Amino acid sequence: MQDRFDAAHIEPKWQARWSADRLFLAETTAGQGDGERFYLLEMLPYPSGRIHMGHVRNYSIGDVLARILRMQGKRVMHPMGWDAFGLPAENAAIKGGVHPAKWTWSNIAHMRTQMQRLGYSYDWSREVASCSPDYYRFEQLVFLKMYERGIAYRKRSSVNFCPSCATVLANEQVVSGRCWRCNSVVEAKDLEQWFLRITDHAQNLLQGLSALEGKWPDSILAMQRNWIGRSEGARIRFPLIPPAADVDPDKREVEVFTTRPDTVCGVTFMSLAPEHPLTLRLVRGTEREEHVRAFVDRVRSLDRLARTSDSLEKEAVFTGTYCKNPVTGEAIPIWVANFVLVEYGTGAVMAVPGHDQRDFDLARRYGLPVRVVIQPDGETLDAQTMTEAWEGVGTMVRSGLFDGLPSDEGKKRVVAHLASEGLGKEDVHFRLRDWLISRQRYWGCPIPVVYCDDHGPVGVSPDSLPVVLPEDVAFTGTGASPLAKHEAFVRAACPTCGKQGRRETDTMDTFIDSSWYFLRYLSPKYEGGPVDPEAARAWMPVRQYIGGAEHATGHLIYARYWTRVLKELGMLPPEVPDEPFERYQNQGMVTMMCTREGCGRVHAMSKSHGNLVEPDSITEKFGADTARVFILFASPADKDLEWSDAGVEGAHRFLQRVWRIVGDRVERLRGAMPFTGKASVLGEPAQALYRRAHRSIDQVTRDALDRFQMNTAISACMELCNDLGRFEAADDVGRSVERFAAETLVTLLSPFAPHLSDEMWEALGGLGCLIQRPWPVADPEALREDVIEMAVQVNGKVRGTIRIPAGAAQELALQAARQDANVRTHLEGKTVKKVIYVPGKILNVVVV
Ligand code: ANZ
Repeated sequence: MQDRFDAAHIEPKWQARWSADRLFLAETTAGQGDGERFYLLEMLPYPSGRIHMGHVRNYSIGDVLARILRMQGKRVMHPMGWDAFGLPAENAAIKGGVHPAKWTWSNIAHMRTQMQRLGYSYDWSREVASCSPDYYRFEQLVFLKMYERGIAYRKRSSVNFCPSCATVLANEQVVSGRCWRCNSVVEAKDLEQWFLRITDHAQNLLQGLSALEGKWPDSILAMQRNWIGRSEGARIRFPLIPPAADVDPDKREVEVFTTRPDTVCGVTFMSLAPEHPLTLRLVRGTEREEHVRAFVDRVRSLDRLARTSDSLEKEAVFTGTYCKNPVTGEAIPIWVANFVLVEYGTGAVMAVPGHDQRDFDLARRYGLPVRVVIQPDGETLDAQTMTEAWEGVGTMVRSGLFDGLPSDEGKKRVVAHLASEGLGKEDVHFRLRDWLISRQRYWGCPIPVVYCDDHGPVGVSPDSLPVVLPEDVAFTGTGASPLAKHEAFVRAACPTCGKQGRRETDTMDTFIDSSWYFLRYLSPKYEGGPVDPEAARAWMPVRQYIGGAEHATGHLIYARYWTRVLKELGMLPPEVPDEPFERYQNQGMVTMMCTREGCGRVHAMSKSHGNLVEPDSITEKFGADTARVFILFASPADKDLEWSDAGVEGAHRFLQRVWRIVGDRVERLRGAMPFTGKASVLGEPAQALYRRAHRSIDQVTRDALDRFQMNTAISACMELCNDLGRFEAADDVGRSVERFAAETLVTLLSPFAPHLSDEMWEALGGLGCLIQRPWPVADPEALREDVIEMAVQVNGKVRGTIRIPAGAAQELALQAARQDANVRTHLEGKTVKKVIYVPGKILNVVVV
């Protein structure tokens, strides 16, 4: 064994051994082949070029779990892959002239090497990359089935469009009304696009969340509930007066969706969405037409984000027309308002300024009447003087036969009354919209459809899949997608009649690629469909998923949706649960001081902030084990972590200490058998070391597996290391305790610093690799500490008693003393001058 811990020497050796012995294959897990199956998943990275410390953190957390679970005898599935389609590759092509495919594959190769150097226990035989035709052909197959069933459909809709990039942008790609890439003003445009009917699953996706309670972070569950946004209320019909002549007789009314039917008698105007089909019809040929049209055009040019933002200045215009309140019979003026969205509810709002703040703002701005119809408990509102709407519940007033009813009861009664007259009914709405999946982009999965003059959009025959993304395209960065200009790709025969048609040139949103990748891992070579049903039955659901919080409402909803749809389509067996991820753990961000001039703030690590630290700089200097221990020790998994060089050095020093302390003992301990008897038969200090080893086993196991507290788990290893370093065996029994402590230390450390641990294990004469050995189990007898009762004095007077372990350190004794109410009152406001502590005998705090 070398004197110094030299990572560069030992890490490649162990990585080669692990790989040659195929220790990480899911089916052959470390020779413990018939244990319980456990699918452990970390979010796959986008191959941007380099692994950064955020990845290292995510993947190191996963690797600790994977290794412990394997050692506990489970068969662990721990795969890795690449979310390989997306805009950055295409932008790199436009800028640097490299083909997106080349750029992506070489990034993948580099990042794979980086990950392998970190010693992660992935089953690389299952690697998938979403840009490979072997992967996306099944995505196209699923799409065809979805199209057949009407789950995928085409619809004209208002979308964010960048005129300079000539593409639709996702809402997230619009920054303050401008294109995130070229900074042009984004326009709203009506375009035919492809959608997935995710709204069909709104209720089901919402309900599924309750089963995840306590297993997913509360914050994510709350965000998903809010995103799906179930609202219970009613539809109410307001007939037009007099019926506008050119409006379809069946539609001579304004229908609204409201969550507050109890306020119906407080309606003083009506607000239509600018895009509402009635809006322009009502003013056609009137003197107001021009004014209303100008308003509508102006509002429609805003992007959706601006229109839904709270800071949007509320504006409206009058159409000059009226409808009738179905309860009071009053004539209600019809306005058009900028904040009303056409795609929510019915695209029309019954405005109740007394009880809705947005309506109140409009009423005050345009001098429209405000009417109080709900009086809160113990208060009497006055419409003339109120400065904001009362949005709470209360007692109905000025509401005719409903007067005196509490809001909740009133809601039901109003709806029942309207229903009996055919003018309203109960209704439920969801905020969730259907998923717009088409992109006018090259580097994505082609949508497998051909347009025929006679047959319209026709799905290609499944036998002809994949529709391969051609590589010989030109990247200009302007105009339409490069695919649209690729003659040979565009020209295609109609799958129905064989006549010359035109191929769809839109590609799929890359969030589709990541909605099912975890299923493909299970049978990456399977030809019969996206996933082998046998493999799905055996391995699903994912028992633990680890990733970032930024995916709360995107990826994590889409993947839940795809799992449901694949079951519906018969592509996943019914035994697979609807919820693909049994547990989900957020990891915090890795942050660092921004190095841009004049900034100096702490940001998430990213290229744009110039504060990206690559693991290579650490692995080259200190090795993979140091990088892993540093990132795991720096803070609990779910908290943000600020980068520091001192932390890296500290982690390295700790590993060197382990090397030295275990290394010094190797000769002496080689022949010894580890002690396995009862703690109580041991004398001091062997007993103390033995107990410490068991406490560390207990703490590492609980902290790492149950709490994701890798930092305190590592502390427990440090404590054991310190105690071992202080110990000197006096006899053979002592030597066997020392041997036990050394073995335990390297075993407990192995999920965190696997290379160093295996090297030490070998030096101690151990056989095989640690991951092939069982994870230690703490002996309850050795954990039991003798708790003693002790008096606490303040300035020499007994003020309370504490119960602490016999050998507790002064810090712990003091801490316990401060928990005692009486002691606390005697310490309050005083300064501690001196502490006299004799373990097991006396604790005296001297204060002034
Ligand atoms: C009358 C009313 C009175 C309302 C009142 C609220 C308070 P959630 O809970 O988000 O579903 N609304 C309906 N459709 C809309 C649209 N397309 N654009 C903007 N706002 C719309 O919100 C439902 C409420 O939002 C509905 O209830 C409606 O205003 C408004 F004292 O109707 B309410």
